Amino acid sequence: MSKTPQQKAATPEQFTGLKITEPPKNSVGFSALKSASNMVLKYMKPLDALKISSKINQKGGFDCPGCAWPDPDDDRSILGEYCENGIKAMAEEAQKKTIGANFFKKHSVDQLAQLSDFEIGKSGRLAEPLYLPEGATHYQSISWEEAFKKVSTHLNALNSPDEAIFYTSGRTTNEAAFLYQLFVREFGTSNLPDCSNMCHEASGKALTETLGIGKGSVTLDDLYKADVVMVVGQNPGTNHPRMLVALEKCKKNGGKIIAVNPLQEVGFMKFTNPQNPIKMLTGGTDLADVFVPVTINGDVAFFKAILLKLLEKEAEQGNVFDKQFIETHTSGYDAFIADLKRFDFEECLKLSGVSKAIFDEVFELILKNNRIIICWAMGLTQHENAVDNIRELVNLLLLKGSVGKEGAGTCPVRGHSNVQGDRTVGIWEAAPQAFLNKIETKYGFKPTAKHGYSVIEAIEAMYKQKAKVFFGLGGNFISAVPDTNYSAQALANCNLTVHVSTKLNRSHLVTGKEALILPCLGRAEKDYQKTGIQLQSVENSMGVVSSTKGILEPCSKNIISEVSVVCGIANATLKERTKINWLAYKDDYSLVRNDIEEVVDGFADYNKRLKQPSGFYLPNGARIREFKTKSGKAHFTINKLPEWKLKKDELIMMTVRSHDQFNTTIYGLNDRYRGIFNERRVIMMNREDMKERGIRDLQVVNLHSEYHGVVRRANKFKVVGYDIPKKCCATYFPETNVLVPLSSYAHTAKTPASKSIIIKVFKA
Ligand SMILES: Nc1nc2c(c(=O)[nH]1)N[C@H]1C(S)=C(S)[C@@H](COP(=O)(O)OP(=O)(O)OC[C@H]3O[C@@H](n4cnc5c(=O)[nH]c(N)nc54)[C@H](O)[C@@H]3O)O[C@H]1N2
Ligand SMILES: Nc1nc2c(c(=O)[nH]1)N[C@H]1C(S)=C(S)[C@@H](COP(=O)(O)OP(=O)(O)OC[C@H]3O[C@@H](n4cnc5c(=O)[nH]c(N)nc54)[C@H](O)[C@@H]3O)O[C@H]1N2
Ligand SMILES: [Mo]
Repeated sequence: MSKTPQQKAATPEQFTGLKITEPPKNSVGFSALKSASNMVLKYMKPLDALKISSKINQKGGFDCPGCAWPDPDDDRSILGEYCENGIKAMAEEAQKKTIGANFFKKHSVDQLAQLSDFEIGKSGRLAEPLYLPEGATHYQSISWEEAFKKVSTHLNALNSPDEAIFYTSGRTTNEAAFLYQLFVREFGTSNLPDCSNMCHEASGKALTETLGIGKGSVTLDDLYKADVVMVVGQNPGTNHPRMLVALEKCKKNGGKIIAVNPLQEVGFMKFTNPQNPIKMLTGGTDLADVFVPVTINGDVAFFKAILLKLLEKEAEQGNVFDKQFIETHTSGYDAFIADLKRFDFEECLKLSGVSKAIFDEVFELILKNNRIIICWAMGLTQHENAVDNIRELVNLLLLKGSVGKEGAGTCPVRGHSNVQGDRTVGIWEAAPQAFLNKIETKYGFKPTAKHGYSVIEAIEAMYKQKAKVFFGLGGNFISAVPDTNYSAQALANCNLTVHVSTKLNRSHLVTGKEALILPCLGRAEKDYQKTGIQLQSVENSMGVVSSTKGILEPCSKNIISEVSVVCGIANATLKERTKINWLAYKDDYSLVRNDIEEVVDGFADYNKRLKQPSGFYLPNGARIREFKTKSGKAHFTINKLPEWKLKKDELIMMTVRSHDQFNTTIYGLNDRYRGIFNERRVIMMNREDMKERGIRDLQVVNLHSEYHGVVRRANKFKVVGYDIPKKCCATYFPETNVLVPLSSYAHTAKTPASKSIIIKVFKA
């Protein structure tokens, strides 16, 4: 009997041999270099490793596909502007092993689905296009031409273009992303869900509403100059290690750092800069001045407590708020203050789970300083009240006049290396009309104004068979999305699923009736085209656009660039209908950049400015106090305290990344900074909660989440007693995505609430 989509989507319930140690006191340093070099030696060719390490994130090199943290405009370290996890990302991409039709002859889809995600990822780089016919058990070889034809036949057979879904993951460069959305719009739909929907969508929504731009306002230089940097709901030691270098610089300049997080993540505590050999020998810097062990989803309450005390002090002293800024640049102040007064300080503090002593330390820093930056990531965006989380921190910055001046502002730390750029160039299911108008003017067709599906809506549409073709430009949809069982059925309901990928992943195994894998070049590989090796571009977390150019030979002769895939499919699908010469773009990517320059604001002289070694900044109104909201002002907003109550036996669970993974790509089985080794099926629990339930360390448990009467289950996890606030627990994603209800998402932003899942723990 062949496996069900749900069985194929599930991570195997096998243990790999858990070992626990005390979490280390120090991050990065020698152990990080050792861990990265082990990975490189094991999986890469030695010469490639050398080339990579000398060119990564250097001017004129290529952009690390690891994360979206910016590179310093000048002063890049000669030891390499990279981090342990960036190197791991590269080692993963530049694997020696390749897989093609022979590999798939030996292994059926069902067999591959039994492997762990770690094993699937280590199979090797995909080396030729592959096709899974209806009813077949094994993928087989297919030519590029035939593959394009299959896609076009399915797309053109749909009753409406809205029956197709075009997903994007955030590695795609500006050039490929722009062409992709252009094709999708000319084809006739706005169904462009992307990983951003699961990531910083709530930040985009909240920031657009309050400050008129869905991106952060600060530059790296601001971080160096801030008096106070709050890092909320983010684990930079693992996910943005180069950010620690910037925080260290800030501290050296006298800045203070506050970490707000249910877990005392090691990256904050002591940091040894791998780019500074002396420091590596002498011990490193303590980064966080104050650590705030907030309860999961206690952030609105914590910010409200700060706001209330500020208001009290303002009444006493009259010099706490930046009144001139508020008067000149904001609206909604009176209503905001009136609402704030309805809340009680003690109650807010209690809900936040933070002690008065720690609160006082934070409050002193906020009260006395006016150059404040707030950084955040998934700890704030993946809750039902995520948009409120971010609007509330904006309220704080506005009161202090901490927006649009040196050393102050908003810093949503983006995930994928080009997730921000993809949105800038049009990967957006709800693109603004002004952008669509420009497309119409430039290309002579009218893009539909109807909003398309976001990730959650796309899953619902496929489940209900309103959508029949799924196309993924990068990413690993089934492992990234919530509610794995429901979502697996959604994909299985499709007529065709297609993935443009570098490496095998679970999404290739949970297929529609037919499926295609289209293998593409990775960031580090040379992109040979008719006019020579092509350059591409990306935008980092701080709105800097810079170039990236591969340096390694492609891992196979039969893989092509993402740009070529998009052009090939557009050409095959739209044929005489198109108004665009699709094939010209793939020969010369500078033509794509010329088009972007005409359609997207801020890209004047794109090709020329891309030659500047550090790239160029895109315009950012919030940075200069030009708020592009309807009123032209920054807005105070009114936010409720989130309403969720735990029953006696319930816990609130966050799904986090281990130190050895990049999203759904599992580099290894260790979470070194948390002292958890060789196992991913773990649940970190508060020791008192364990005692109350009669659960001991390493006990095997099953997890249930009950939401609106539906019970979802994830079986077999080992319990690790951990320093985490009471009633809170943590597991790794994607193993527990089965527990995240599809209908539990951020209001208005639809980001899955994968950091606040209410669960019960049962002894297995
Ligand atoms: N090496 C590596 N780098 C990566 C990635 C990766 O997987 N591996 N992923 C990339 C991507 S796409 C992204 S989006 C980013 C993700 O970067 P992060 O957001 O740092 O990643 P998470 O592991 O989801 O960590 C969330 C952090 O928020 C905390 N947290 C959870 N819930 C709450 C809460 O309610 N309140 C507060 N205050 N804190 C909370 C958790 O304890 C954890 O420290 O990293 C990017 N960079
Ligand atoms: N429970 C839970 N779920 C989450 C999260 C969470 O914190 N908790 N985080 C969410 C977040 S923030 C994000 S961003 C999403 C991530 O969702 P995705 O972006 O969909 O997932 P990734 O794991 O980053 O995708 C990895 C795959 O991308 C392909 N790939 C890698 N490089 C390239 C390339 O250069 N080109 C192409 N075409 N393909 C490439 C490889 O085949 C690899 O298997 O997951 C979300 N899901
Ligand atoms: Mo992300």
